[in-house]
Amino acid sequence: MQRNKAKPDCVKLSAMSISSNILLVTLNARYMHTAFGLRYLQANMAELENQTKLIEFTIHELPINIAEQLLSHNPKVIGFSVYIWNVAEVTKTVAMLKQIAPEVKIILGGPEVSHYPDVPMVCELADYVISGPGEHAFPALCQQLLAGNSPEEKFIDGKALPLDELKLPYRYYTDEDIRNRLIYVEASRGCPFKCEFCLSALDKTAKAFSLEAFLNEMEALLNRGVRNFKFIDRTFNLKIATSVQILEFFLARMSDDLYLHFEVVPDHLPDKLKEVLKRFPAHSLQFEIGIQTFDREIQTRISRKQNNEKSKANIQWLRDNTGAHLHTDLIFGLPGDNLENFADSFDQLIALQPQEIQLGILKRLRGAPINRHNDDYALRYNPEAPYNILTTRDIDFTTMQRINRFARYWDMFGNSGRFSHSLPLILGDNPFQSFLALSDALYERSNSSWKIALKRQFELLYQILTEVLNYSEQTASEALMADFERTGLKGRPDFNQREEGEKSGKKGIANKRQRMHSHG
Ligand code: B12
Ligand code: SF4
Repeated sequence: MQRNKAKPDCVKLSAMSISSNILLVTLNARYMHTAFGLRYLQANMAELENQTKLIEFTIHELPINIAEQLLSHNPKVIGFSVYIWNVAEVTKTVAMLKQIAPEVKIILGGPEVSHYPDVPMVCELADYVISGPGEHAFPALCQQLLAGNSPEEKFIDGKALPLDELKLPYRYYTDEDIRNRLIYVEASRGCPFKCEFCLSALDKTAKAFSLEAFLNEMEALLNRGVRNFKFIDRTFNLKIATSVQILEFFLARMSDDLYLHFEVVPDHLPDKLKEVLKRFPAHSLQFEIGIQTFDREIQTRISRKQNNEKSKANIQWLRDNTGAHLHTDLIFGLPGDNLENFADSFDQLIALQPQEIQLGILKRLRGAPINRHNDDYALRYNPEAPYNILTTRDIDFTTMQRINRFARYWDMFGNSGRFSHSLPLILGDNPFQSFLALSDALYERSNSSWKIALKRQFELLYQILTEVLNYSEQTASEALMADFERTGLKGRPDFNQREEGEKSGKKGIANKRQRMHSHG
């Protein structure tokens, strides 16, 4: 587990911390994630840079300990990066800081607080809230505060600087980050599309960083040992000439362990791009491909422009002609969505055999234009982050819960890549309905959709394959044993066992999905 690895130096504070006037702070979803946005802020602090310190925590740390560590630096200003995954914990931390040290100015920024008046409660506790990009507005506000001036306006509009005026943040990845954590990179910002569930729908357009400057930074990262690059560009395949140049750059520097992750739109794969993609070795590329839904009416309703036929042909092409790992996304709960059309999208996507299908439940992102459908489609969301949808006009709560469990079991049995022999049996000719039957039966028997020991997963699958999906004992056990042998677990599952409760106590084997898929 990543969390057990050594923590970065910035988190380990000695008893004798050096004072820093300005702290840039966030709580990442997990230790492996790095706060890329804060590294941009740090890089653009100009003359305040040597008074600024970046400190990262994870959402698993206690707010009281975070407060203690922060205050040990005697800061005058603390800037927090607030996202959907940390808003609850940031709120607790800020509330505590305001009790202990109310004189410390708290500035919030990040997508979760950028859409006034649709902002969370933590904004009431803070002194200032900067919306949008913070590279210019944050140092400007810090200058004023350190000079003893307190601007009256609490909500400040962070104006976007032209991208070529930004200092790039890559040197703020430490060696520790490079060894143990994800390295995010960004060749362009923004998205020209308008899918209403997504915050990027608010962007006017996508803008590119200077390609030369960007590639110089990539060269430096490669020289420092980075082999896994996670591009966060909303749409990597927008400007094909640029995509091709970036891909050629990495192709020329290819090594066994180089691994590139891109988010792409599925219906835009011109020949020029295909030609380069074909030249990448197997397992060196991962594409995150948002499908969300194949339902044309819903696509139109949420302003998502997607050519379904082209998308399918391109996914098929990628499967047939590249060794890329395809991580596709579907969303359940969009306005007008119901079990039938979700099933239909799932079945269409399964037929294309991407290695992963991430089944997301719609979330209400603050500021996202989809909110305009709330009344017509009775969209009711969890009031607490992550604001997941609970019921809609067309989906009752029981069905929503069923699909939530379906999604988790799908992660366990579909996306894990562990069940490549058994999965075709489970899915049969009617994948969605069969997996739903399995999911319902699994929940009934295990009462859990979270942690089920690996051996027990095999035993439960055996029961369901034979009792619910009506396979013979021989067919079921042959397929399951073929998968079990690849797990590396000792012993064998007890297919005759009926009682709950066997806990192998062993950790699952290497859960690198890539590897599992590549053997399957
Ligand atoms: C990396 C990432 C993640 C990582 C987490 C990273 C981490 N550090 O822990 C993972 C993969 C875990 C993740 C998960 C999710 N994510 Co995400 N993720 C991103 C992604 C791709 C990159 C973030 C980034 O670095 N951006 C680049 C920097 C430059 O931009 P930035 O972070 O916005 O920072 C700028 C400004 O916001 C501002 N700013 C930021 N911090 C601060 C602080 C101060 C003080 C100031 C003044 C300004 C400021 O200045 C920065 C520089 O311009 C973005 C999409 C994107 N391209 O931005 C989505 C995004 C942040 N995620 C989003 C969502 C919805 C999710 C999920 C809910 C998705 C899902 N369906 O499950 C989950 C939540 C997980 C959970 N546990 O609840 C939304 C944001 C929603 C929100 N309100 O926070 C985004 C914007 C995607 C989108 N377009 O809708 N995500
Ligand atoms: S879902 Fe993707 S294509 Fe649509 S607006 Fe968001 S980033 Fe752009």
